[in-house]
Amino acid sequence: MDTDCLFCRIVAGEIPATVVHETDTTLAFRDIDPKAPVHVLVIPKSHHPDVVTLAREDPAGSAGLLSAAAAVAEAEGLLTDGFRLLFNTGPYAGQEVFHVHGHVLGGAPLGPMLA
Ligand code: DGP
Repeated sequence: MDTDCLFCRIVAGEIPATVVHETDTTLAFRDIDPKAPVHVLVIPKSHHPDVVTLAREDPAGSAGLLSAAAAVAEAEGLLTDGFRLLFNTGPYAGQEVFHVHGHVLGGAPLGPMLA
């Protein structure tokens, strides 16, 4: 755990979050500032700053994170109409929290990715 990391502190229960899914290695909770009717963040419990680092350091953890995102999408009823799974990576992409997180977005048409 990185004590300076917001999402590590959510994993530790130090900061409240609306948890919608949990495994031994992952946690999923609702985004504090939702950009779609469903907006859930899916994270590994272990600290990795971004998805590239996670993929390099923990391939099994990467697979577990994708499985958790799929489970969230199914539980939130997003599989029929579709959804977006997004990993902002680095400052040019607007990543603000440097603990890897996938955004699961859905519940309405989202429009084109790049406008
Ligand atoms: P990104 O820009 O990809 O790093 O997205 C960070 C997301 O984290 C952003 O959509 C807002 C969300 N967020 C920031 N602080 C909190 C928090 O304390 N709780 C929750 N649930 N979400 C947060």
